[in-house]
Amino acid sequence: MMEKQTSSREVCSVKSCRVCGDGSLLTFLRLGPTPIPNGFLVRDQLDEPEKFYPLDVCFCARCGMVQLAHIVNAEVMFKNYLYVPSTSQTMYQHFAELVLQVIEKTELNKQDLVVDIGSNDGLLLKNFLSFGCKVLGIDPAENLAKRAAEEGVDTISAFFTQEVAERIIGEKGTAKIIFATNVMAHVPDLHDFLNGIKTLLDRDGIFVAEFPYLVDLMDKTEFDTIYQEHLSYFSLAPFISLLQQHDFGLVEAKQIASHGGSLRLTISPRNQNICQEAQDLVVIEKKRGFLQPETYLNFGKKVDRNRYALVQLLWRLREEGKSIVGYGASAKGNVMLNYCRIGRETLDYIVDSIPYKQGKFTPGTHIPIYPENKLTEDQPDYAFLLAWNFAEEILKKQDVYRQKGGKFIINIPTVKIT
Ligand code: JHZ
Ligand code: ZN
Repeated sequence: MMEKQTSSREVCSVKSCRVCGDGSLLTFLRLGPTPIPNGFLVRDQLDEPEKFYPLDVCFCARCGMVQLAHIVNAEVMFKNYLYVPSTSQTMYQHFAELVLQVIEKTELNKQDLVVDIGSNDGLLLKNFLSFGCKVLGIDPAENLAKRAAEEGVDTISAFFTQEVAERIIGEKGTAKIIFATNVMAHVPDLHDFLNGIKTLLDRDGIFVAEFPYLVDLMDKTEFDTIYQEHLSYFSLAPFISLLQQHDFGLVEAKQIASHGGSLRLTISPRNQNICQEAQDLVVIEKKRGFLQPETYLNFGKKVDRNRYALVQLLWRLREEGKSIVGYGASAKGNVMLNYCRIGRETLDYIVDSIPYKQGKFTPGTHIPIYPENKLTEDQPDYAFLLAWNFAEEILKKQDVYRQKGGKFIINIPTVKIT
């Protein structure tokens, strides 16, 4: 089932639900024209015209699926990608623990193949190198695929599709484990993707998917995780319907903390059973109105209130002559800055741990990005945390800044100073 879109080269409108194909989608949130969130600029680009894309979110009343109303061409977003998880201690631990848990449940032999879709710089797969099994990363970002390969993680530079699955099978055979962490939200054609998983996965294999959980996004007002890279915002009910359309079963469903609250699902091609935890979550989603349009319309109001409270605070602090910088030039941070119209008049600069981002400027708002040590060098009064999902790690790391009186502003789930 292919979705129908009005096509143009760089952006197209979604005409039907990505999961069930229904044509009546209700737009409930408009975050306004936004540049692509990982489109960091070099100095020479600052005077050039910038591209802004619509950022509207809609709801399918038939199956409950929440999705973007417009799709930006994936090549524009992912070919040269500046996001890497590997500068975060939290993500190191996250993948190491995930791999240990999966290995405990799988009898992995040396000849087995483990595949990671959206493998980035190979951080997850590196954990398997010591087990001696075969690993294969798949990632469209050519810059990162090259880097992963240098670290010993064999990587194909491609978007995962049924066609790519067939190619891999021909060369390497079926996979015992396939991972897709923070990937499925990025996939335009989920049916082709799952066909690809069906093709590539061993009959006794498992497919482990992690993605941000819509319930957490809505409960904690994480509206800045809505951006052009994320085409889908999954609750479990439509996700299960998607799995069932492809005869997959759900062996395990766990809520995990990463990226503001995510689901970790273990999926099997063996049978169509849906585990009890997942069924219980679906009951809660239904009870709490996640299949009702009103729930989404109310969310829009919550987002507005959050923006108002944040902007009020930042303006007051600037009026009082306080210095404020940003912390974490995240993709979500760029959504936040653009939606709240926060620019250089408010934030002097942003610090970030990813070397590729340092020396560049934020898309749309043109705020310069520096290494993290500038925070303690300059000791500004406030640091606005644009990577709130790493609050624990970052606040711990910046203990000296805080000891000297520096304060963090965090606006997710609600505005606070800490
Ligand atoms: P972080 C990306 O979103 C993009 P982003 C993508 N679309 C996706 O789905 C999610 O990830 C999962 C910096 N930082 O991970 C590094 C510090 O400076 O929340 C990053 O630039 N110091 C694939 O970009 C940013 O913050 C630190 O100590 O919103 C965090 O970005 C730490 C821990 C991070 O993802
Ligand atoms: Zn639908």
